[in-house]
Amino acid sequence: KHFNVVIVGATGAVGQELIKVLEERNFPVKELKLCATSRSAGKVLFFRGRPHTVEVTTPDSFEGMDIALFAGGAASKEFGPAAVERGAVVVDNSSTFRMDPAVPLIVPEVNPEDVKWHKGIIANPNCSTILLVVALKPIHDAARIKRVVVATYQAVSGAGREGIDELTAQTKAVLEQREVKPEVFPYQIAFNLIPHIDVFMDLDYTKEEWKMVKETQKIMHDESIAVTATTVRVPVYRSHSEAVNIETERKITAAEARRLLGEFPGIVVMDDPAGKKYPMPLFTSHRDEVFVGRIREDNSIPNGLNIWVVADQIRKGAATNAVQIAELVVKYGCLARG
Ligand code: 11C
Repeated sequence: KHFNVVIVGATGAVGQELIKVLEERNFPVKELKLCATSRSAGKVLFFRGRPHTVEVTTPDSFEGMDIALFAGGAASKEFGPAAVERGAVVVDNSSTFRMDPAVPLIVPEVNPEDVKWHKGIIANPNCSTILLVVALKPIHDAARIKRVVVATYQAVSGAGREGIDELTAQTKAVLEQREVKPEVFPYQIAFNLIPHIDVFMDLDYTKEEWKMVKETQKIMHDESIAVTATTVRVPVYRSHSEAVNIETERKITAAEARRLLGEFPGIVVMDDPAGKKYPMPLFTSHRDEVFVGRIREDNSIPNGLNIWVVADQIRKGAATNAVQIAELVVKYGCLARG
């Protein structure tokens, strides 16, 4: 059986990656429709070697579609419900519906079964959250996590194509001693880092930090896991990194953690200090796995662990995770149309 699939926001960084991932994973696509705003309509993108012209998204774009992949942004709120009304299952990469109790929030390695109770919309978590929960899950299953302290080092492509272009333009400007004008990020990002992603909210945490707390608890089905985050933008094109400190109920040794992480689907352990092996954006970009290294016991507390997590946030943090969710929808047979 093959399915009609529409990508909304097809021309952006995540949208284009969605096209690639559908192709690479050989998703059973019958017809692929590409939609975007009027600004990008008319562009031609290729899927399986064939040109596809990008159309303007309208409620009727979803007529006859089985699966709608929303790349993110304002389109989800505007067109998500229309897509569901027309019988498509929506996999949504925006933050619009994530905390809605009627909407499952899925990371396939962590809570695949939640796909089964969807009512038309399934949310794809924030990229930083996805990487974190993949690494936390095997530790939580073995030793129950009580508290997580995480600091992120997030690539500019988290802000889309514009973020990538801004880093390039600013780097050139700095090297040529020209004036730098920040547009996408609040300050110059070239040769700098910015401890501020998304807007400030309660208690002076940013929305990105808040998402990492709430989404983690929802995906892991455990509101007792205490999470606190500091999220930082760094001048890296692709792949988010995270320094993660974990406190568990039961003592877990570094060797045990290394084994558990290594056995978990979707994780590659890259951890050989003597051989200078640890994950870096340089190695992880354009890959689907979550890479974990620098696995150490935190001896400042009785049951502590430190790990370093890196993954391509446009792939596993967005497009790959979304296509994996669509694969689960097919596997569990929970499409709106039979
Ligand atoms: C960033 N994590 O790196 C953000 C982008 O909630 O899907 C993704 C925002 C989201 O800027």
